Amino acid sequence: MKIPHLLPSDALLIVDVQLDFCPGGALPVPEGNDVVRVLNAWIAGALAGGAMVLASRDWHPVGHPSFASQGGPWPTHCLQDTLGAAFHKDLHLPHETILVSKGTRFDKDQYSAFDETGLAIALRRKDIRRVWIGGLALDVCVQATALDAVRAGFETHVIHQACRALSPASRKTALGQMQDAGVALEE
Ligand code: VGL
Ligand code: ZN
Repeated sequence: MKIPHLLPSDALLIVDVQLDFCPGGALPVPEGNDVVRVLNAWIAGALAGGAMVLASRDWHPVGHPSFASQGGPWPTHCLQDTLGAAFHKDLHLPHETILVSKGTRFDKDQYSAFDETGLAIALRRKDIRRVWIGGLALDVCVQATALDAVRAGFETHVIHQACRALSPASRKTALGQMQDAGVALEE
């Protein structure tokens, strides 16, 4: 695994590496747990280089509009303060990790960690220039987050090895759309 030299102007943004998105969870992403080993190496690189580490989490209230029980597309998942919403236990998040909770609204879903969270402002305050993204699911929240990062003006890299998708077909579409938008794909 080759990790670039990270700097204080870099941010590692880990998207939704939560138990419900791993095998055995409520909305499992195939091989979702395989991203943990890769991300741990990136976390070590971020710490060595003084880069910022952030972790987003899907953090839904009971009766969230994205749930099938409410007419939404997904099974109930990532309920606030439940085990399924916890980060994977083997993910070595440093204690200074900045958490970004999303999907908390009662009226609509937020796939992107930038969607009405103020994240772009938090990154600009730290003079972040480049954002490195990995996590779950590549074809849902990673994609939405990466597209918003580009729109917000950050040099945006998606760490391919550190992501898994819900389905092969939408994975392909997501990779194409991200590349067209100017996202750099990092092996
Ligand atoms: C996600 C589906 C529903 C994700 C979140 O984190 O990719 N996918 N909620
Ligand atoms: Zn969700």
